[in-house]
Amino acid sequence: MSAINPVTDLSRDGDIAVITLNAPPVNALSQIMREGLIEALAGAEADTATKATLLICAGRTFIAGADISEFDKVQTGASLRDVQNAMDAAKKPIVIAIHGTALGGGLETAMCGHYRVAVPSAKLGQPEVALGLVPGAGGTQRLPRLIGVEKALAMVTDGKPISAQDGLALGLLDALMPEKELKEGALAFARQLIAEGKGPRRTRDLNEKVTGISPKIFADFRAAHNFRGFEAPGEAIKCIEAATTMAFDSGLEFESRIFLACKNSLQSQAQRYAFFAERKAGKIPGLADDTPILPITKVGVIGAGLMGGGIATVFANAGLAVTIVEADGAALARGLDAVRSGYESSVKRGRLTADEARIRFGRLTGTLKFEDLADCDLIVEAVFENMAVKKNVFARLDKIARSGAILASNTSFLDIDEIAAVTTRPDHVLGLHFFSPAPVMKLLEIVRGAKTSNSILATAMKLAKAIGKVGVLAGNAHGFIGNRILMQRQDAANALVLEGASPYAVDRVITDFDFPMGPFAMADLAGLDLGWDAATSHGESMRDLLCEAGRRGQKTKSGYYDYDAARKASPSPVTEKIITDFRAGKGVTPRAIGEEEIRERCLLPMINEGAKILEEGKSSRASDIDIVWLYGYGWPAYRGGPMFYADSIGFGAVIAGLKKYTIAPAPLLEKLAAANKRLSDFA
Ligand code: 3H9
Repeated sequence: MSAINPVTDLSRDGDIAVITLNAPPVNALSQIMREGLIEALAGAEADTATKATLLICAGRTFIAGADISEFDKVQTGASLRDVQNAMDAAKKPIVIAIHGTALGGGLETAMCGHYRVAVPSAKLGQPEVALGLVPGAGGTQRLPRLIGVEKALAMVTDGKPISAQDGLALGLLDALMPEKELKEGALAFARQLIAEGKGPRRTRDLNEKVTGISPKIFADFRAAHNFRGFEAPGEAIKCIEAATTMAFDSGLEFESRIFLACKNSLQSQAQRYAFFAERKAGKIPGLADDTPILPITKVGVIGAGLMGGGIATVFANAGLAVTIVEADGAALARGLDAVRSGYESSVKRGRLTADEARIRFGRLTGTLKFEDLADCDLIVEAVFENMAVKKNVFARLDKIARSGAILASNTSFLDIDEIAAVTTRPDHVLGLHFFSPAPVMKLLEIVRGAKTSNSILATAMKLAKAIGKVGVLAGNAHGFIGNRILMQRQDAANALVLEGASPYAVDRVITDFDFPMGPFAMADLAGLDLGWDAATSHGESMRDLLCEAGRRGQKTKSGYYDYDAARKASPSPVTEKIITDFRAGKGVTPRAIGEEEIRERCLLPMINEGAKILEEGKSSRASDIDIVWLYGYGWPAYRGGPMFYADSIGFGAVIAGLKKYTIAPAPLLEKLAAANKRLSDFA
């Protein structure tokens, strides 16, 4: 093998030139790789001893896309277009061999090859929309030429990869090779081409699937999809449409212009920031790479309620044996039934085979005996949110859990140190705060107590990834990161309603910002009586009054909203009257409150609280706070999270806005503003 550069090799296997790319971990198409590829392609073309060229990647994957980290730098040297021009101009057929993932620019490069083979486990996708982009290296022009317009529209707008089997059926691949024999299979495939005298087959020349396409297809597709505020999917549709109305090169130019505009958009900057923020969140500052990780194969969950059942499902889905403990048989049966029906509905929706559902459910064992948790490696407590109850559980746990077991609380607000203090092993205690519904929500707040050991934290972070969650380290503070910030928004929303805004107007401003739900709809969903006590309730808040009137949220079909049988919400005259009377009782004369005030008063205190969390060291970096809000609370991805949003509107606007509403800005905000730094970079 002869090295062209550190990531590109060119060698010969009989009469086939073999180009091998090797840039761990994901073979991103960086500048050095583009340059290597151009040189290797030229070498392969010039080699009179070869008749075809094979492009293959070493390591765990084919090219997973353009190198996103280069997007904010000035591009120098060869572009991906230069690489593709060289491939299009090749006189010998180029065979692409795919394993792992061929994503974004990776798939676009593969489509520029003349033939494509893959192993069955390979995945093929154009995930650019997740980065606020459209495919920018010919994807929108070549993909419909290979798989047709309708499937291409789906792939570029939802960003989800397809399987190799689907790729083969759709015409994106020419053949599948045995899992461990990709190279041998691809070489044989290339030799077959040579034997049959087949030359290059350029995707750009395959016009059949993009000819005579009715504009109605695009109109229908747009009408059937709601991309909320996300701009990239709509732009990607335009590019695919261009493939059906323009000659190939004009279509490429059109796509390039749109790609560039997207790349420079705030939306894409936010989504690219979030991509790297998510990966950064997994790295705990100050923890050595060789921090010991404890093996976790058996998990205990205490409490089979909504949260406990959901958490148990998460672990069972990840292949772990789970024991669920409940205090009484009826509650246990109810909890296990709920888990079973969750699996049944996954089967009905086609997300799981009946067999897989059975296997997963079979990993759960219900018990009424605490002692059955004795051999668990990790025990997660998900009982009633009350300190006395939790302390009691941990004191009991401490007596029965094996030495070395990790004891976790799923508390969403309470002091982890106080809980840990009732055990003889506070170094093995931490918070694992799952979000509801646990099997769906990606966030896991990993709460570090004062004595939690590094090894326990490193294990929890690794576990988060293994169970498909994004783990974020949070310090021990009331509400940790997410709920602490949420409280600020809820307080502001309540104050706005007291002063005259309707809860529906507040919710609308928040959903117009593109949160999936406003604070009052969210409160109805969670249940207004969560943490409410009928015995001590004296109508001191709107919530008290609603609960006292039996309006407890969605579950009672009434709360801030009225709900019909299909749980569709509508504003409630009853709630409006309760609010009007409440204001009168407080002596408040309601005033008209505009959307801007609602937005600023709900969002700016969240930014301020985030800054305080950073000042107090309760979060290691601002981007972690953004990840919490992106994955735990539905902050719209294209706005990057509250810290990124602060940067996008500027410190001036944040600080002036806070002062306008007589809220003292966190000193960190003023400090960073004075130093001309960005909040989202703070670490
Ligand atoms: C594109 O292609 C545009 C073109 O259409 C047009 C161009 C002109 N670049 O996720 P992991 C890093 S846009 C740079 O933990 P996994 C990642 O940051 C791109 N770096 O692994 C991490 O670094 P670190 C379209 C990248 O096994 C390390 O690799 N492609 C890139 O869980 C490991 O990543 C995509 O959007 C990249 N493209 O998942 C695919 N990708 O170790 C984006 C990864 O320092 N990538 N890194 O933290 C992915 O979806 C996942 O990384 C993948 C592997 C599924 C591939």
